[in-house]
Amino acid sequence: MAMMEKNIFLDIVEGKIPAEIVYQDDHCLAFRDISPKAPTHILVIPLKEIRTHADVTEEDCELLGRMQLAAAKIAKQEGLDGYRLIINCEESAGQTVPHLHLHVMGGRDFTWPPG
Ligand code: D5M
Repeated sequence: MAMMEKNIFLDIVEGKIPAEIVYQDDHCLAFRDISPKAPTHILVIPLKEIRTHADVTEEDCELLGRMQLAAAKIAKQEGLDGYRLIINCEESAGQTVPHLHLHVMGGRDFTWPPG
């Protein structure tokens, strides 16, 4: 799948398109994936516009930590006893939406290595 031109996650942040929001703080927003690949599949995004994981800088250190903390809180909130966190960086790794996002997936067993 190709990377979309439009940053639709920014539209979710701005309330222009609907999403099932499960968590929000001053740094991140989390909502259910529209095309879930696991019984629980949530995306944690920074409010700040960052295109890919490769674009993060020193000034994003706290933000990246906040995203991880949000994922742990969401996993607890969802009652997951195990979960997988994934960031796809660029098209070759499967990134389709041009806004950094952390997949929080759980509710089933996962294989290793991922495809
Ligand atoms: O993951 C991008 C993910 O974003 C993919 O699993 C579908 C999901 N997606 C796309 N549009 C929406 C909307 N509108 N709401 C919720 N989830 C959405 P990637 O790692 O870029 O492949």
